[in-house]
Amino acid sequence: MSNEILTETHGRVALVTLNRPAQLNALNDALMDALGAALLRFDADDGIGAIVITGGPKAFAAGADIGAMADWSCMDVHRDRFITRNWETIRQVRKPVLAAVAGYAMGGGCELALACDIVVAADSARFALPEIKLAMLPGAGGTQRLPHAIGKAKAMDMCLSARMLDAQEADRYGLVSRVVPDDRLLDDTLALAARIAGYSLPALVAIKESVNRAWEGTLTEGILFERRALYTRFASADAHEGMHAFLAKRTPDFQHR
Ligand code: CO8
Repeated sequence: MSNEILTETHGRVALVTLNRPAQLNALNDALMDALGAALLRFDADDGIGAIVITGGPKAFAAGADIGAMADWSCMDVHRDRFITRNWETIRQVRKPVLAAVAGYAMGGGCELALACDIVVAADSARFALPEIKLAMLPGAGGTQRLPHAIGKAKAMDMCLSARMLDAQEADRYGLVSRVVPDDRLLDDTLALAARIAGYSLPALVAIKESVNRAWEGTLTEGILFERRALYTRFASADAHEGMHAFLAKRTPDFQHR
């Protein structure tokens, strides 16, 4: 069992903590392999409804491990698909994934947060894509997801000048979902995840898929996808339970089916 990450469960919520504090959680292959495996494991676990990824108080993650990458050749990267092999794994996760970010979220760390569905930032959170300083580029979705998240003008500024955003700016620009005090970060994110995980899992999955369509496709395709997802809700016992519970003024008893 790798100690590059720590995992625990809180009821229906899985918590994954990046655990290379001495390197500010720099993302190396061992960490990313462990993260990918944990995400797939929790995604397949019927007892889990949402997953939280967090780092430490100083850094969520300071990016790809520069020490590991410095002497790699282009062929090394192609052959081993260094780090990138696990980024597709994150996209495969059907359940909601929340990032709880304190401190630095830089380079691949910022891209990891961007790959999550909800980003809760502590006041101390700092976001940057500083790869340009290394003559590299944000290659884990940064050049693609950041413009979607905050628009081309702000994204170009961050990617080309290495501008760092504080939590309030990141909130204002739409990079994060909400900002909380540092000492509330984990509790508030776990509470949010527990609230989400208490809803019907098939409905959550359908909503996540539909919102992602808005990112990835045209409006016409997205509307059609959403309509099919809505029709399918009527095959769900939980949907009938949710509506009848509302009418009967009682709490719904979701069975996640
Ligand atoms: N890789 C390896 N080691 C790192 C990294 C990193 N990205 N970031 C920090 N560390 C190490 C430092 O080398 C240092 O180690 P040591 O104590 O042995 O000297 C330790 O962590 C503490 O760091 P600092 O002493 O630098 O701490 P400071 O508080 O002075 O500074 C900063 C914190 C500002 C975060 C600074 O460490 C920094 O600038 N780090 C690099 C940030 C960066 O450039 N990130 C982008 C990396 S490239 C990238 O992510 C490419 C993505 C492309 C696709 C791959 C997907 C993951």
